[in-house]
Formats: sequence, structure tokens, C-alpha cells
Amino acid sequence: MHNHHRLFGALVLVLLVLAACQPAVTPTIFTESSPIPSETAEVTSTPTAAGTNWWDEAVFYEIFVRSFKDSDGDGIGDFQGIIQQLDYLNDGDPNTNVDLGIEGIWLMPIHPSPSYHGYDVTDYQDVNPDYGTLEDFQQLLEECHARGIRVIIDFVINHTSDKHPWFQAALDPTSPYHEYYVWSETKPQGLGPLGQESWFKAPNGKYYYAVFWSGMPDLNYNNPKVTEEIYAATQFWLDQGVDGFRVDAARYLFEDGEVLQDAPATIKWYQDWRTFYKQINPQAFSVGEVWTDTQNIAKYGTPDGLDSLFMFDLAEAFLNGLLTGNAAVTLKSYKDAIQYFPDYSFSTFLSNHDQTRAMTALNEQEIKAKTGAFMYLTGPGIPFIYYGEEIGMTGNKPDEMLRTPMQWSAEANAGFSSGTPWEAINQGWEQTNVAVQAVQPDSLLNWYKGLIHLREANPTLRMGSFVPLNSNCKEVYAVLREYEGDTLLTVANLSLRPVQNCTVTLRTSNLSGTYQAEALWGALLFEQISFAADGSLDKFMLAPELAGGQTAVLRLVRP
Ligand SMILES: [Ca+2]
Ligand SMILES: [Ca+2]
Ligand SMILES: [Ca+2]
Repeated sequence: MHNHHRLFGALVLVLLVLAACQPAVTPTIFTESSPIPSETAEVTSTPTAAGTNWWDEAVFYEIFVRSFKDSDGDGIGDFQGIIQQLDYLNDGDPNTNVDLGIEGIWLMPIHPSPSYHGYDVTDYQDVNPDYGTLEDFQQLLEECHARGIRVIIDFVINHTSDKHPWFQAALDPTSPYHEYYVWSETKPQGLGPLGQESWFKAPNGKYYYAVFWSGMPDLNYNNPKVTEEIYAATQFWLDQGVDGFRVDAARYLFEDGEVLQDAPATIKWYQDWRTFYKQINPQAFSVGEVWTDTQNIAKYGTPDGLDSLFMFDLAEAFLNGLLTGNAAVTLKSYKDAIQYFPDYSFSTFLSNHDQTRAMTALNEQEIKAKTGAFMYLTGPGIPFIYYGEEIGMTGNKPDEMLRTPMQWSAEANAGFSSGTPWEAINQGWEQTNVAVQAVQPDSLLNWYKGLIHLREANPTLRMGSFVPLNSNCKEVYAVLREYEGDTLLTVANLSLRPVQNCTVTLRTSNLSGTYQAEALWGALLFEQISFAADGSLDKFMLAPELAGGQTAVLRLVRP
């Protein structure tokens, strides 16, 4: 059923490449003193058809296999290593909350590849021998499923490695594989969509198209054979038991003249692919990396397209709201996501393997990391945690520094490996690690655990309507959530400083009369709240003072 040839062994080439296939995006950095006008952020939104799929209820965790846990001392993380640490993610017992409560794992590329990161595949139907065998992978799937964890794998289908046998064969113009790639007899003028060289001379004298890097030639999706190959790989992994795919560089499949991203044929391709994989497994899930603005991303979404898409604008807005201490920044971006994805099928995150780690972006201010986690773990969307974010691992470019080994303990090599880690452990691991934080009640790790279990216990946080409140304090993030008669109010002070006499105002809502408040998270800010008959709220005092970074989730109940 599957072969075990190891064409491209364990040689790890540490290359200065645009590793994870994305343009370098310079985030807009604000400070708390930047004058950003607070905008009127009032919207009444009720999700449509949300909460009908397993992924609507899951919190995902993104794992770079090479850096998570090494089981055999070769310094490289592997499938057996992940199996050893699964109880950390989810112990399979809903009655305990010592685990994180993760219900979905995104594995970064697991296929054979000449690079350390794996985003240049040499075989779509096998696993990287650095990480184990296909049997090891099968065992990982079984152990995950036994704990209620679904597993999706990175699917890197825009391009292959230039070491892929298809590309090697394609160098011969008479080979049927020649048409698997995009060729030109002469070098086309101009730069690619990422503003860089994208045509490269092959040994055969012709030029091939590679949007990211010469080592990653683009596949030719105008050739139906390529789609057949990718469908075969889709079938193969669903047959293995994976629960879905994270689609890498999703907007680049087709080139159509000058149109090198978001070509209509690309969007259509995913609609057809969806039909294909849903026939194999109606519960299979796809989430796409379409790194652009929310409106543009929406072209790829449900009901006909990919099941979910990552919200890059919102990720930046979480961080910028925290850096500026201005809630309107974040609330506006959240409203955009909901506007374009009214079924809440979008995926949220603070940072991923291509971006400055959240803790570093937030200037290593733990309070802000906690408030960031609070916003996306109590809000709509499908949350994705990048491994190590929950303990505040730091990291900045180059890419390898965003992907250093997981810091498990203060033991040798941070408990990652008994051998020499493939990449040095990041600084500060003696203090920043799972073992240390597990026993500190107020640690970032326990904050994440608490929020994930709060989300799990309260469907309103996942599926409820999203109604931002206006505040006289620009720092106050306050959102009403309603679902099936349950009403929650989430509140956060995005600033490091305390704020006084903050009120909230609402033009209209479904609520009227007086409600008693109960604290589900944080302190009880007030005892009672009264809405007018038309559902409005006029300058209601939240609390005399909110401490820097203070957060709360209150349930509003009829007395
Ligand atoms: Ca290993
Ligand atoms: Ca548990
Ligand atoms: Ca392409």
C-alpha cells in the first residue's frame, strides 16, 4: 500500500530560503501613545449555521515536528516524541483539567523533504524518515483519536522540491513530467507577485516558474495530471486516517497571464477539491493559508470552498490592539471577519511559524500575552495556538529562530532531547518551560489551560453572537455574547495601566430589564446591570477601576 524507499535521507540542508513560502510582511507597530481615534464599534451579529462541525468546538495546536519532542536522541523531534507528550495536550479525560484541552493538531509538513522545514516536498505519499515511519505516524493518529484530538497535516501543493522525482524527470522536455511544471523558452520580464525573481534557468536551458524560491518550482495546475496527483495524495492521507489539511500558500495555484495570485481558476480548484474530499470523508476539514486582507480571503470560504481560513488581519489587530492599548483596533478587525464569515468559519491566532512570536511582538510583556490569549480564546472563530506560545516562548526572524525546540523543563536541552538538538534551545529556557509554569498558579501556561477549559465549558464563547460595546475608555474591550438564552459579557483592559470610571454604551440589543452578574472568569465587576426596554445601555459603569490587563467573563442572568 505504501512504499518505504528513502530516496532523500536525513540530510538537513540549512538554507537561507524564504522558508515557509510567504512574503516578509512588516507589521505595523504602534505604541500605547499613538493617537488612534476610537471608532464607534457597534454591531449586532448572530452567527448563521455555526457549531455544526467538530472543528467549531476545537482549539487547535500547531506543531513543528522537528522541534516538539525527540524520542530517540538524534536531536530531531519525531512522531514518537509527540506521542510521549500527548497527555500535555489532552489526557483524554474530560474530568481533568491538568491538560491544555487541545482537540485539534496541525502538523507542519511531515513529508520527505531536503529542507529542515519541509515546505519543499519530494514525496506526497510518505513521511519524512527524520520523523519516523508510516507505522509511527499511524500510531500517532490512533493515540490522538483515542484522546479526542483530530489531526490535520500541512498540504504543500503549490510547488514541490526541485529534488522531487517529478521535477528531475521534467528537466527532459520529452518526459510526460515536463508539463507538471511551468516553463518558458526565454526569461519572462518582471518580478513575481512577491516582488522577487520568480523565473529560474534550469539545466535544460529553459526557465521555470517558482514563486517563492528556485528550490520550490511551482506545479502546473493547467495540466490535469497534476490535479490527479494531488487528489491521489488527498485520498492517501484520508485513508491513513488524517482528519484534514492545512493548505499552504493556497492563493498561488494557478498563473493566468498577469494574474499570479487569487486567480479565479485557483478558487474554483478548491471548490472541486472540497467536493472530492467530502466524498471520501464528509467530516474532513480544510483550513487555508491565504495571506491577504479579510475581504480577499473570503473568496475562498464556505459554503463551497475551504472549510476555514486563517485571519491574518485579525492576528495583526490582536497584537496592535494590545500594543496601542486601543480596543477599537481589534474590534473593527473582528467585525470584518464576522462580516465576511457570518458562520464563524474563520480561524484565529496570534502568530504562526512565519511570524515573530507573539511574546516577542508584545515586547515580552506577559500581561499583554495573557490579554491576547483572552481575546482569541473567548471570541468567535477556531483558535490555533502555535506551539510554545502558551509558555511565552520568544523568537524573531530568521525563520529558524521562530521554530526552536519546545521548552519542556529545566533539564538538559530543556527536556527536548537527550542528544544535541538540531537547533539551539532559545535563551531563557531555564525559566520559561512547561515544568516550571505547570506549578505556578498564575503562569501563562495555566492561563491558557484555564481559558481553553472555559471555552470548552461555555458554547456561548464559541458560537454566541458578537456585540461590541462602546466605552469612554479606549482601552476597554467589552463584548456581549449570546447563545441559546445564555448571555456572557467579556471584558479586558488592553492597557498595562489601570483605567478608571469606564462606562459602556449600547444602542440596541436583545436584552431588556435587570440582570444579575456572575463571574465565570476574573473578578465580579458589578452586581447588576439594567438594559432599557429597547435593549440599549447608556454609560453603564463597568467598575470604578480596571487594573492593567484585567480580564473578566461575566454571565448575565435574570434574578
Ligand atoms: Ca528523533
Ligand atoms: Ca482532561
Ligand atoms: Ca502556482
